[in-house]
Amino acid sequence: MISALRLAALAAFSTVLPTLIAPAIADVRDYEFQLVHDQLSQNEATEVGVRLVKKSTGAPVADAVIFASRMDMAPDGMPTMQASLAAVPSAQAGVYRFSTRLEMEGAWQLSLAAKVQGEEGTVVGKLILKVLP
Ligand SMILES: [Cu+2]
Repeated sequence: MISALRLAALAAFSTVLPTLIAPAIADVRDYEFQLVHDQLSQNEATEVGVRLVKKSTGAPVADAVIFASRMDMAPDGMPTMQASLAAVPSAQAGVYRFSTRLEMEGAWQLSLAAKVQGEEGTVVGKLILKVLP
């Protein structure tokens, strides 16, 4: 005979299980920022493009809201050396563009935080790009 307690535990498990599985399918960790170009020559280092993709499908994500962004030289040991960064219009769905001014050659880090429609949590990205002479 199955005790009432075991039945209750079974019932609880069967209702909890789907919610445990669901986040693995739709989760902010399934989204990724990628640099359109990870190397720029110094004279073209005035604009950077990032692609936001849903990793499981490879689909571009067009309706994200990027609410925080920062460009600095942390990868080269200069975390306080910041560059200006401003969102500019993009003609390509799922590509987000920023005007910037990377005056020093070396490694720069673009940090991003975004909200994706229909997803809880924040998509974060730390991307390293190189400015060449
Ligand atoms: Cu620097």
